Amino acid sequence: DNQNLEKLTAAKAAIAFVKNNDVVGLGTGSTATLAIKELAKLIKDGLKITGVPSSEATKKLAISLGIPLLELGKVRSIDVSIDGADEFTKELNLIKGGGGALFREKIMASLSKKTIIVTDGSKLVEKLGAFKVPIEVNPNAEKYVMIKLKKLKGKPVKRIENGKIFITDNQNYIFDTDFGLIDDPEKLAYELNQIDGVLGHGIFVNLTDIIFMAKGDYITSYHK
Ligand code: DER
Repeated sequence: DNQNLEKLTAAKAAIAFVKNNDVVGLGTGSTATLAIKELAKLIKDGLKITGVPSSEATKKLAISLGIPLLELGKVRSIDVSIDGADEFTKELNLIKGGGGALFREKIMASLSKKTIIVTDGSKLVEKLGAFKVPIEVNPNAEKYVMIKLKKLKGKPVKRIENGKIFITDNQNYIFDTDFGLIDDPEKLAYELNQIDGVLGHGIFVNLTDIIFMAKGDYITSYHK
């Protein structure tokens, strides 16, 4: 379908940035998956890269495609990362975490010399916040963090998937939290980072170098 074609177009644009012998951060989600599959084709044609997966799901996919891997916790630098987003602004601020992988995705982006985000035409927004902010919470802090998020005028909802409480790769909960439209993402990101029990959240500021958004037959790039 059209959206899938847009995702593939964006994925192919990002792959062009991968060079021989790169350490490549492998994102999570349907668009990143398309980029990983394109990467696997280039590896079959002789490209030498080492992948660093941002989730157990991506690790499994990469293994199935024969991509050599390094563990995220063992790398000190990544040359280029390719990942998706749930929302983004022209200021290159993102909301991520729709797939629940936001903690490792943020570590991957933080380690990357170049972070490329790939999306279909539906992710560009004027202001972040229509997509609820995913917040990763240690179960021992569940009620405490609920209180703190409500004090920040958030409306936290523990994520349920297929009728079961969603548990992340790091054995935590996700609270999808509605803060309404977010005027100052950097300020909210800072406030969320102060809450003990929060392992991570999906507001990504100052972590993205290029965003490729494909809409119909066109691709638009946003960069600093
Ligand atoms: O969970 C994530 O952060 C994913 O990257 C998500 O934000 C994008 O997933 P999609 O490419 O399937 O829309």
